[in-house]
Amino acid sequence: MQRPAVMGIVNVTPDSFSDGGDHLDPDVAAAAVRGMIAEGAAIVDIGGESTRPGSDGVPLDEELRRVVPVLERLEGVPVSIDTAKSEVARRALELGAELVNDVTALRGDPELAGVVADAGGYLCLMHMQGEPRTMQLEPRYDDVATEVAAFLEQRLAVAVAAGIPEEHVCLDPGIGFGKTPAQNFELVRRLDVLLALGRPVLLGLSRKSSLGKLFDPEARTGTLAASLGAAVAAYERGASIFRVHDVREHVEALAAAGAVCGSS
Ligand code: HH2
Repeated sequence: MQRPAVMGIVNVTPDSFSDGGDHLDPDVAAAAVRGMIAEGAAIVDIGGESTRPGSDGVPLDEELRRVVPVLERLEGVPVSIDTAKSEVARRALELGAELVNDVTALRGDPELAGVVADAGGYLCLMHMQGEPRTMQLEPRYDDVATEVAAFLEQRLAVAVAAGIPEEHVCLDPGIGFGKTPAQNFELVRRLDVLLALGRPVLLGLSRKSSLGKLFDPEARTGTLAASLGAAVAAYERGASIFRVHDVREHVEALAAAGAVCGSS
């Protein structure tokens, strides 16, 4: 098994589903990032636009206003930028971000692939059915695992054609992005279908509502314990990068899972 890498989450937004409003002050956000690295995160994902179900996008200048002051405070700290906008990605890469986490998988902004390629950056390609505003209304698949894998294979080819080395790309089935709880869990259960594409798989299960709905049909977030259980199960099935809000707990849970299972 691959050693697990934990990606912390710091959303510089008023409305993210779990940490919205917590990090609006750039000093507070930068301190949160450094704290997560101290707790064992390999990288911290900084976002200036919520993609929770039902959300609308934010304008470019507002997204830059949120994330640039945070990035300016984090020279030398391993961070990624959660954006679909090429201009936000370009500024972030200039300020030292290592990876661009694009939930649109290069479908949102035609300039984004070139920006990542020119900077020699890493890229996460995520699957989403529909768009955040409407994606949870009626997600439909004939076979969720093969459809998500086929989509990501095609987006990987687009990234490579734009000059991004395949070794710089990780893939994410997009837990909660146009999927029912059952479809989310099936994607994790059948992770081998995605792993067959030969790239590391990143998963964002942390506090997602599918985990909360196991206990309360009206839940909008999942608990920490449920997040840890799901992360360990996903790790056993081959996921290697875990996008999480609670870094220390995931580092410990995954280290224990690795000790039991024998990670390399
Ligand atoms: N989930 C969220 C945002 N970005 N990126 C990837 N690659 N995978 C994910 O599962 C993923 C993601 C949603 O979570 P969060 O950032 O906590 O909330 P919001 O989108 O409301 O800011």
